[in-house]
Amino acid sequence: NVYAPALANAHLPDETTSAFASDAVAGLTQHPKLLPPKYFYDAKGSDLFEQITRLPEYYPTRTELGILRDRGAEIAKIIPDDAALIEFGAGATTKVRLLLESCRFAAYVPVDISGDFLTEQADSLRRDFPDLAVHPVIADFTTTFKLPDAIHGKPKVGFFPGSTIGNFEPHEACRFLRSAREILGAGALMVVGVDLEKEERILHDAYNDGAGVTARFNLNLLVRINRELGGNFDLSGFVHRAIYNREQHRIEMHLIARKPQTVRLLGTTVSFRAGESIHTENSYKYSIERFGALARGSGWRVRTVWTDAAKMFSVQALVA
Ligand code: AVJ
Repeated sequence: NVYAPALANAHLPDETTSAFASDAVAGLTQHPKLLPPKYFYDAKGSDLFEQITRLPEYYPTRTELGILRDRGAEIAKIIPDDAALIEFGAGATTKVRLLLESCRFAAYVPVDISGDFLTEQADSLRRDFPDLAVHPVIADFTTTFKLPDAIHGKPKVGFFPGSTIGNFEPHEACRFLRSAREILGAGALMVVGVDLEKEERILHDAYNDGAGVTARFNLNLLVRINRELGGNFDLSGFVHRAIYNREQHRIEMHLIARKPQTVRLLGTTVSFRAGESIHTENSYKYSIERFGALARGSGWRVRTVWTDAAKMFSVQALVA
């Protein structure tokens, strides 16, 4: 990678930094400017996201946890005996613990790009679920990866909570579900958390919280560019903005330049007009019907949809 020699970053693997470098330079030199949301989650960003999940305005996390807790017994009924649970992307263990408590899985396979995190998570789950075989896989869950031989022949249940699927463009979500279907095989189940379309006010407030945590989460991308890619973004020159795009059924997060300015990173100069945006995230919201169509188009069929009473969020069981 051409950017790698310019960087001095002791605590990150070179591939991570150089992918960030090339994605950041490519995104900031195109029109409209964009930065991929996967780079939100450095240590500071993960901590800010954790704070977001506890905000009064941010309903998705607590609503999904409520559904997983209240519907645990119903979910357990459709899980075959001796099944292996495969989690695509492994964040905090709070959600999977609810599933492991209500359903008796024989094995758990967390799949994540961060090996350190996986090891920690696996250790804590082995301690609390001594009968559970935990087989972490270090891989980018959006690509094809091989399941461990140890779960060969066991019924497979995929798990993709948190409405992370909402970060994908609909065609990417379709590609992801098709690839998960390939990896899990015929007869598999998939349990997916999907955020639902709703009144604009509620969506707006969830991404423009009063305490400004989402704003700090968004701006942290620029902090990260400054630190890891030697950028010189002036943080006071940008403001957080989240808007609901109703035609596209998505929340869009942007960082808006407050005045004309230029920024340097990795030998590249990036100019901003006043009011110009860096588009940092899409968070797609689905109707039950539109998600059903997406599932059918990617080789699955919706078996059961569980929602909260206010129909804010859904946990959906798909069958291959
Ligand atoms: C982790 C992608 C589900 O879209 O709600 C929260 C990320 N961004 N607040 C979401 C996020 C701003 C979150 N996902």
